[in-house]
Amino acid sequence: MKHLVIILAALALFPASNAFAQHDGMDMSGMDMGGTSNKTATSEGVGIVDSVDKAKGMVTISHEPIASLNWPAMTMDFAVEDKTLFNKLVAGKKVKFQFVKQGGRYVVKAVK
Ligand SMILES: [Cu+2]
Repeated sequence: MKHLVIILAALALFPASNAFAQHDGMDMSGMDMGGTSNKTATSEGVGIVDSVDKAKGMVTISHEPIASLNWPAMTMDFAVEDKTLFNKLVAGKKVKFQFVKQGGRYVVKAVK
């Protein structure tokens, strides 16, 4: 009987965790493929700022498709090293931003 409860619990949790795993897998596998040939290339995206974490130097952006990287529209985190960019990275705002891949993460370099 205990086993049945565990299985039911696992089934209940599975759809949610699977959705997250697929989203991450889609994001990262698609992104990594494009980055191998030219790691320092600057890409440009347009999106809405979902949230900012100034202390961690992170911003979450729901960006539109980025054709140059073959990315679909998605919500994802970017690193922000230049803290002055947080003047323009404001939650709810639509921004045009430039970013580069650095050490397996994507770093925002400029915001318009
Ligand atoms: Cu993305």
